[in-house]
Amino acid sequence: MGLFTRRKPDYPARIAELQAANQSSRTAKRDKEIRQLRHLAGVETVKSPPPSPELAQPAASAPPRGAESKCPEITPDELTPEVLRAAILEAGCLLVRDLVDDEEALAMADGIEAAFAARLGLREGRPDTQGLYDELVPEKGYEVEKRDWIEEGGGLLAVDSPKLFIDMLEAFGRAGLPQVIEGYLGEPALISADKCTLRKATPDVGGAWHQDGAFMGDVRAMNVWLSLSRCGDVAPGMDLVPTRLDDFVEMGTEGTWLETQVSDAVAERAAGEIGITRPIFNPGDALLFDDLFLHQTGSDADMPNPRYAIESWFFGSSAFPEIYVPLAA
Ligand SMILES: O=C(O)CCC(=O)C(=O)O
Ligand SMILES: [Fe+2]
Repeated sequence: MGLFTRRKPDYPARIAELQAANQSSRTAKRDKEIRQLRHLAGVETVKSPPPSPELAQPAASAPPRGAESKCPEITPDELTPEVLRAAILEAGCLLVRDLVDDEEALAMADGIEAAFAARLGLREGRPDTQGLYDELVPEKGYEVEKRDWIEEGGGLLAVDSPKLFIDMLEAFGRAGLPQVIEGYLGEPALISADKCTLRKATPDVGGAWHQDGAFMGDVRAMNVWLSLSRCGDVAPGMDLVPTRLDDFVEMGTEGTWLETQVSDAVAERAAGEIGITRPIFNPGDALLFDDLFLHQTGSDADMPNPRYAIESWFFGSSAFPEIYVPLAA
């Protein structure tokens, strides 16, 4: 190699090496390195997207709807790009029961509280030795814009907790999620610093109907909403319009307080005969849906418990939102 030619780093190989080392002895330093490499790999990937990716062909039929959830429901071994596509076309979503083990999901919920405590501790001068809170510093040209807003809503950007971010990606990897979503999108899938959040929802905060595409622009996307608590009855769950919508519904009408918000009346009309549902999720259950799916946090003030969840949007590299910070999943 000449003096001025530099070989492109092999990010996947380097990440795999660090992950293997982490298996034998987990360190906060390695978690941060993996996060950084994933960001660099994401930056590379958005630079050379495929020209015309196509969504997976749908399976012949969507999985049957759960009697109570009214959503197509499967177990993790049934999850394929084709089944996911069929479910999205039929119901706008797919419920995967037990995508993550109960114990692991509950540990992640505890981890969210620990990360909140670490964030507060750092502000009060107590060091965090476990890498529970450390804000991502993105590459030049990129900026994380929504950090304060997420915090106000009771959350934390997943990337800002290297420990939980790595735990989450490892759990997703074991479940084969990145491959399924890449197969679904027909191209490399990336996550973002901005739209991957760890959240605690408390019963006193009501929901607001929305379709995420209304504020993400023109994307090719799939969200993995992973419940880390029992919810929908004893804790805030999700209210859903479990049907395929081909476009955005009317926004900003009576009773809304944001331009991109949808009123109860419009949501009810959109749900049609099937009706709005509030499924009961157990820790580790996941709901997959895209940018046109209509939903809101489903809470009642008299629910006894808070709910923890992960919201993680994957984006096709060819339509990665310009204002977001990319990371390889
Ligand atoms: O966690 C919630 O209650 C809201 C999640 C949400 O709106 C989303 O994942 O798009
Ligand atoms: Fe949403």
